Amino acid sequence: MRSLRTGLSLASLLATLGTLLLTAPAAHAADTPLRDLGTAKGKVIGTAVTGSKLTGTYGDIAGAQFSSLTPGNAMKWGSVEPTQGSFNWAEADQIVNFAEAHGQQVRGHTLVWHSQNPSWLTNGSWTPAQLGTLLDNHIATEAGRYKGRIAAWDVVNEPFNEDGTYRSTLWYNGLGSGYIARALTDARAADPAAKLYINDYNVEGVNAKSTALYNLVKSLKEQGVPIDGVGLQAHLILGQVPSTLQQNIQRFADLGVDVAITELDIRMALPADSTKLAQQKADYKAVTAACVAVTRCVNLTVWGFADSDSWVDSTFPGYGAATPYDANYAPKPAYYGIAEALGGTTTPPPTGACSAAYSVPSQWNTGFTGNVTISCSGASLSSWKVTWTYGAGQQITQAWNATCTQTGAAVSCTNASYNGTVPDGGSVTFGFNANWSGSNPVPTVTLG
Ligand code: G2I
Repeated sequence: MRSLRTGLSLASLLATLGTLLLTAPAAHAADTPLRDLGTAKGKVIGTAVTGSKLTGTYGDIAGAQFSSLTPGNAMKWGSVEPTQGSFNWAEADQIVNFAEAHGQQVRGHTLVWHSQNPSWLTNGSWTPAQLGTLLDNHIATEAGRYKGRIAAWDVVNEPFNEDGTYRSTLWYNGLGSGYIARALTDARAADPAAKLYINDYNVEGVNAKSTALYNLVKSLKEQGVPIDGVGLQAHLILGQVPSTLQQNIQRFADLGVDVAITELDIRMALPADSTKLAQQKADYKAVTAACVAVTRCVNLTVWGFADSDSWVDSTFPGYGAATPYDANYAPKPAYYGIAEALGGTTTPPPTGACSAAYSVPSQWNTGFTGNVTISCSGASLSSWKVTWTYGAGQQITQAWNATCTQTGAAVSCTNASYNGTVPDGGSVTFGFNANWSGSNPVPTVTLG
């Protein structure tokens, strides 16, 4: 059984902790971490990360389960050079250092893209010669800074339109399609050991866009341009894993390049339910199995490992639950889909549970606001009660979305008339204000 996380979570005021599962069996990680299952199959298993989150439970999972990290945003041009000539490497450095401390690779993401560029660059008016110099210098600076520490660079990101024509971008419009070869050549010079990739989305199956990418890679190789791999982002929709995924991976492998699944997530219409989560498990398993089937598919990376840390929800309103861990960092069926495709067999997938998680979103000199979120996956509740014991004299003064009573150190909160139902795949949050002095340790909460 997954144990209470109080000890871990004390490290961070904002950490969610004190999780207790109501219904057995508990969702808990397979005995063998994904990274070790991957190693046994010759695959590197990665996740996109945010540097500031690499502590507490998030850091524990990122370090224990994955053998590769991709900075989700930290290495993009707009992040590293917000003002021309003035650099901010803090988050990128933090992620690279964390990866090295945990024996992990880093996928650098990304050197040349049309998005998340600094405004000084996008708003500037540049001659082609100036643009080329900017490109050369950027790659020399960034890839040079991390020389020898990056396993693979997404050198060029998203160069194609859906129909396989080149996307109209700052780079294409200024330099023509030759910007791609130029960027790859620059990257090789800056960091000869890094594998150099072109990365795109909607290129997972055989289609016009992936065929354009295929033809580009073939032509680059024929010209002797350094290109080592293609990244298939794989931002997928539930039940829509392309049937030609493995065939497509194989045709790139046959060209003599590596393939990586670089940004896997599989979104569903919310709310999640056990049927959708089971389909998602099958989808994650199918994607992983396609990579396992092709020797040159070297890396499978998820674009954020937890549902609370995904770009999907804000970008596709009404969709979410796209990652292998839920918002309380419990592994979902999708996690076991990846594990099973990598040969993991030890732990049966969870059949359902509800849990409660306590957090402190804000604290001031004498008071704090607390939240408790009750979440269900593969189970549901029609009423609920959450209890805990304060260890340092904290006193609740006011609660909302629940009725809370405190007797001495013992707190008991029950649902309000309108929020007793927690559906399968859903959650309910209540909040409170409380006083504290001296210290404000986070209690272990019990649901039930
Ligand atoms: O859009 C999903 C991915 C598609 N492929 C390339 C990836 O680089 C891209 O990642 C996402 C990040 O996950 C998001 O986190 O790229 C987005 C931007 O296109 C990122 O979103 C940005 C927001 O737009 C900003 O408002 C925010 O400040 O994230 C920034 C940092 O949180």
